[in-house]
Amino acid sequence: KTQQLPQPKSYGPLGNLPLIDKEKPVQSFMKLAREFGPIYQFQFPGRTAQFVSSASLAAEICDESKFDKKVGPALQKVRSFGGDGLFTSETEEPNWKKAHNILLPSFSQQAMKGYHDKMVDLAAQLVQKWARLNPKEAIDVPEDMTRLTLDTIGLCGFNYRFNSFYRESSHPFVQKMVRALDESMSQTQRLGIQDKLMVRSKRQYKEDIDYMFNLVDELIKERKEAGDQGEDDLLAHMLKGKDPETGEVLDDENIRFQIITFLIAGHETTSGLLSFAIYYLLKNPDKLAKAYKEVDEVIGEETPTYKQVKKLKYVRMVLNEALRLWPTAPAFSVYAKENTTLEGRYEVEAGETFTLLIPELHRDKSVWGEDAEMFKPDRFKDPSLIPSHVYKPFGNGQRACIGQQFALHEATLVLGMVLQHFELEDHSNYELDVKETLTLKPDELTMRVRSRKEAAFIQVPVQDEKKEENKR
Ligand code: FDE
Repeated sequence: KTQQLPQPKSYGPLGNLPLIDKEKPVQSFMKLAREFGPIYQFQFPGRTAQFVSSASLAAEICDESKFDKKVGPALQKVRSFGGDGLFTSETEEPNWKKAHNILLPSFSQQAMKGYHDKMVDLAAQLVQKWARLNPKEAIDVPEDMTRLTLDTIGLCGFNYRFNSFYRESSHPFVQKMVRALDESMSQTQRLGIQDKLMVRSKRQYKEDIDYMFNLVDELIKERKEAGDQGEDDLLAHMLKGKDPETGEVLDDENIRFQIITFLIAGHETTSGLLSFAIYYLLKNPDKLAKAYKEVDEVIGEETPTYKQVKKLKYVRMVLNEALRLWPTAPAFSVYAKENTTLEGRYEVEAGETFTLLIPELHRDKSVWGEDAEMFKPDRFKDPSLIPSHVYKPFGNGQRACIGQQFALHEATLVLGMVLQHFELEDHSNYELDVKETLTLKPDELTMRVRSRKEAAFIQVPVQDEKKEENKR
């Protein structure tokens, strides 16, 4: 019976809320999982949540015949600007399946070939920026990775250049998006009465959302007016694509929501992934050496091709292992489609929801071994040895991440190019502090780099160089 699930100590109307560090809810839930076991109940003011974190329970809630994605309270808030885009729609909403069908080919392995050169363009901007730093200057890793991933999804998604590397602070769109996401998360944590009092943040919220809608609607309008110029980006695919099942196209409002969704889903998660990977390489010189060796053998001094990126097996393993220890989208929720049980002993009623704590699942010693806390990319040497449902950094089943290949191709390329060009120095002896927003990242991770070769290999067109100088 659900009532018999373990539950931490309650504090009157606040329920279990005082046990949570507001800045680090996921890490608080992880801690509680270690205390209360692989399934426990948590009382928020006004609602109950149930957290699971073992491989055996994960396998059960990942059974799509019994459970389906739940758009939980936090995602409900994000719906204010993600609408019925892929991430924030219910599986039953017509636009989910429609957009899923239309967009799948745009995220296939084949489609990555089309994005490769654009990804290289932005990775080269990052390399050029780092190559020009003075020896003692420190790099804010998550900040530069966010510049990179935002610009990449902008360019591959709808041929828009945020030009984040030419700006001191982030593009206004990002500031507004991040603030709106932040406000969504805070609204979820506030008590009803507190929330009603936040008049100013609500006005700001509305302004931010209006700005995002305007910018994206403008892009769609411009593209429609310009007509099909043979662009090969997500926007083109969305404007042209027909759902093979229904023959229908996406309407403009839904395209707007998808674009905003890709910007949200595609940039923080991937930049966090790259930042954690660099963190682990800084802390594991032996793995770093192995990665250098592979990069030198596979790409040498050239700009990597699509095929070479596919051959960066060890770099890919490093990324997989970083996503194991710190999956940057750290949780997802499902609801029971009908009455059922878990582990044959907990009764589950239709509609009951469960949230999977992915970082805990990824530390389950029964499947990952006693050394589960250690960074060991070799775990992923033979992916066929990884049992199903023990590794879920990209979610589950039909509601899994559509951007998985995109994120992994981008991250492999970028990490490969970073290693191709730089020696990395952990100048501050950084101690891991995981920051939480909608996603996870190593807070304030900085490093220094030194060029591995005297001259940079990348040919910079003179024009670009001038442009950059003028901005200084
Ligand atoms: C999705 C996703 C997920 C699931 C969630 C839930 O279930 O709720 C996850 C876990 C993820 N995703 C993760 C991740 C990580 C990374 C690095 C990423 N991701 C990336 C990316 C990029 C892009 C573009 C994306 N991503 C996108 C996306 C989308 C759209 C989605 C939704 C899908 C459906 O259909 O539902 C996702 N993603 Fe990700």
